[in-house]
Amino acid sequence: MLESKRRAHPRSTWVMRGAAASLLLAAAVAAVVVTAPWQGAAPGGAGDGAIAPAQAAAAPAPRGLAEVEALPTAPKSAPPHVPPPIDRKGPATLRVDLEAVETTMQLADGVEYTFWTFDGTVPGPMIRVREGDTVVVRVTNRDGSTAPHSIDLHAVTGTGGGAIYTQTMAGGATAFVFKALAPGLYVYHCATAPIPMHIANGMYGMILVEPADGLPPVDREYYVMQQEVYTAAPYGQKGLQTFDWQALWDEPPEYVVFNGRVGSLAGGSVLRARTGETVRIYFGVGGPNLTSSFHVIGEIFDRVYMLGSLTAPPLTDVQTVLVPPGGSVVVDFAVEVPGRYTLVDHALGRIHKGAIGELVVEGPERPDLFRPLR
Ligand SMILES: [Cu+2]
Repeated sequence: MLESKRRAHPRSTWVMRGAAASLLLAAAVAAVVVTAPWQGAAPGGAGDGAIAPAQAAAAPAPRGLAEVEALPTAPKSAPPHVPPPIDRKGPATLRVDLEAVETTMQLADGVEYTFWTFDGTVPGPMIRVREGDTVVVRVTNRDGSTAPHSIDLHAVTGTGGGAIYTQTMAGGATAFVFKALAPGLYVYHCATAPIPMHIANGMYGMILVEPADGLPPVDREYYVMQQEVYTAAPYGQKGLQTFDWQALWDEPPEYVVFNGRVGSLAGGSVLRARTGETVRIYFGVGGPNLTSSFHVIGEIFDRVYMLGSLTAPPLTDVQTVLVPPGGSVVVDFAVEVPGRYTLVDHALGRIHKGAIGELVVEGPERPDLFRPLR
């Protein structure tokens, strides 16, 4: 099926499509890199700075790179972990440093892929700031990278979400500042041409802009994202795999994975909870193409913050949620019954492409809620 669809496009046709797309995107990047950084920097915003009170309280938005180093850093964490809730009562001025790293990692057991990453993980780190914060984003691109990289954060109000100021060559560094105006759970991704390739290679993550009043407390928070990987060779072929342009355009990927690889949430890396606890999953889709029908087998989401909106009232008692590429959802659920709960995209064919993970709940049995009849 996949092969016949690919053959439907004569090679000359897709080469031309590729050339045209490259020209367009190259023009966009060229237009971008001539723009002077720091034009239109956000106005000064001071905060009470619970993270580093002495620094943040007195810190207006920096006027230039020289002032950035002294800023306190926003908390960030590698998947599936989430930085702790923010207990500050006011806004702060913070710095987020992200490094573009191209690195070969496991895509599945025995299968390797050269991922393009933020900070060496797929997805990139989860960043946590507060509504009203002034955030300086610094992007460095590790020396030796084969491509320029950048960032577009959907939490940004401003052209390209920051991409116009962060096209960063190998060995280089860029920065911009934005004001986190709207609370929500937002995807970020590399926005260097060809953008879908950079996303499919692993350059995406999420930033949580907490509402000023915070979120309802839960016992455990996890960070999970879905993406496709478009390899030339079929699913499961051992060794180092190569990216396939035609597959990206046609869209049926060989791999659909949570947190960057088959089995990222299995074995010794499962998500864990105990009965009686509440669990929150910050779930997003890097894509670049497929919408997820996110579902946890054996559970019902008590609260669903659809599309990552934290200001609309959450839906209650939901089985499966649609999450578009470049979109997110926050789901809360209590775990009452011990057992193994499976995270899936309920487009279930994708289980066989890797989209499966596990939450293990330990605790005393609850025969009043769930038991076999013999
Ligand atoms: Cu990139």
